[in-house]
Amino acid sequence: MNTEVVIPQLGGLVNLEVIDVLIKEGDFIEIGQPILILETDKASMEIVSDKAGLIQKILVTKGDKVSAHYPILHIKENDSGIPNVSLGAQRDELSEQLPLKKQTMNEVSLLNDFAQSLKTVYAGPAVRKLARELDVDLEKVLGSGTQGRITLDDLKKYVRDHQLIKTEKLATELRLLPDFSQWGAIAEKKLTSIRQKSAQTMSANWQNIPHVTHFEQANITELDKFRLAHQQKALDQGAKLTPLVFVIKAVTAALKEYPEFNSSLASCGTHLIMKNYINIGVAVETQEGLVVPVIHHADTYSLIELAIKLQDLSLLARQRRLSLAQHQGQTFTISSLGGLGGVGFTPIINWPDVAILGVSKKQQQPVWINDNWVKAEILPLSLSYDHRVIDGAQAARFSAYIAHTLEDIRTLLL
Ligand code: CAO
Repeated sequence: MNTEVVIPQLGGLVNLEVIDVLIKEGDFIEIGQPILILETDKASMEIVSDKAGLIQKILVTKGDKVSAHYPILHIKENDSGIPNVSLGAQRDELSEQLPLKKQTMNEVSLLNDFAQSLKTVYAGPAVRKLARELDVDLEKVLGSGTQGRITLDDLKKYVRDHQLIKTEKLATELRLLPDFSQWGAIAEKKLTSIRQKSAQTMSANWQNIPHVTHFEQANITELDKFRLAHQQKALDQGAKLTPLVFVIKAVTAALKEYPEFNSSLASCGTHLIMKNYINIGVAVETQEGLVVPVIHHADTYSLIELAIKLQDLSLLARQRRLSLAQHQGQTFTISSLGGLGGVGFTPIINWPDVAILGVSKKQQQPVWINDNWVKAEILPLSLSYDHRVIDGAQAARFSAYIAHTLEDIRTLLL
């Protein structure tokens, strides 16, 4: 029986870019086999087949934008839905299909010619609007996007190259870059789609949320002794107890004590949406850019379980194999640069959260205790919060709660 495999529900996400097609025509696929990788603004996600059979036609290519129900493949299912055809039979079946494929290729090239003759211009509404304002004929602009799609940058480049902007003021309004090559050699480096999308998200969050950052320090001297004393036990179970694991634990306790930090501000601005669950997003550095996998119900895990979760999710993020569910639904986010360095930074809130905790590198510092200078391990913390929801005093209490918990982790047992 011939049937179609389509993109499943994507949790409301639309127009996701296909960044990899993992199968080819003539392959047999099984139910649950990964067939495509799509890219969202936060990570990549695998699409698996919900059917088994012989792939007759692949309907998507790298670079396509897809949404739920978009057709991916035509397959020939056998009755049981499980592939049981021998290699010889596969070859026969393929050779039977060849004339059909040729015909389809001809049809495709005819369609391409037809599209060419219509001089279809691929451009989004923002590009078309700007082109109208500047009186630019989009047919003359060379598109650098997928399938020749014209991007805003293509349009701006065209305008700049053709010196269509007559006034400095308009050039500034459009944020047109000068032609840097007039001062020396330049090269273009393409940004990954994760970086492009996270740039948009970061600017929207930065522009729409009034940020304040509160700084705190935690004396983790005792915690570090405890951590190192139990490190082997964690390593035996396949994970490392880093300071971040304890920070996650302390944050889950603080969120229970100060639930406003675990809320979102309703779009109408009249109320907070309080969440009775604690899901911690953790910023992970990957080659493609920043990805934020989520530890769901983080408050229910032991320290070693948290260490394992953190390690598994960051590995999946770096391999671009996070599922949609694994990077959705955070209620609070932590960004740790502790393994890398720095004495503090001001993280940008991961909307719809209302706060984010930054963790920097612990440092040895002298601390005045009981009339003596004592060497201590100090962990810098920086909490950025949405000032529409949280006051400075609340932020100070929340941060101090985390610091005190880290200073004496036994308080978690109370
Ligand atoms: N102070 C001192 N050392 C620290 C530390 C801290 N605050 N946090 C971690 N370390 C140490 C760890 O103990 C580990 O030491 P060893 O190798 O000697 O055991 C080392 O640094 C590396 O830790 P890690 O990075 O592997 O593990 P982690 O749990 O601290 O962090 C993860 C995991 C995924 C968050 C991290 O790897 C990562 O991607 N960090 C970057 C996040 C980022 O880019 N944030 C910026 C967002 S804003 O643009």
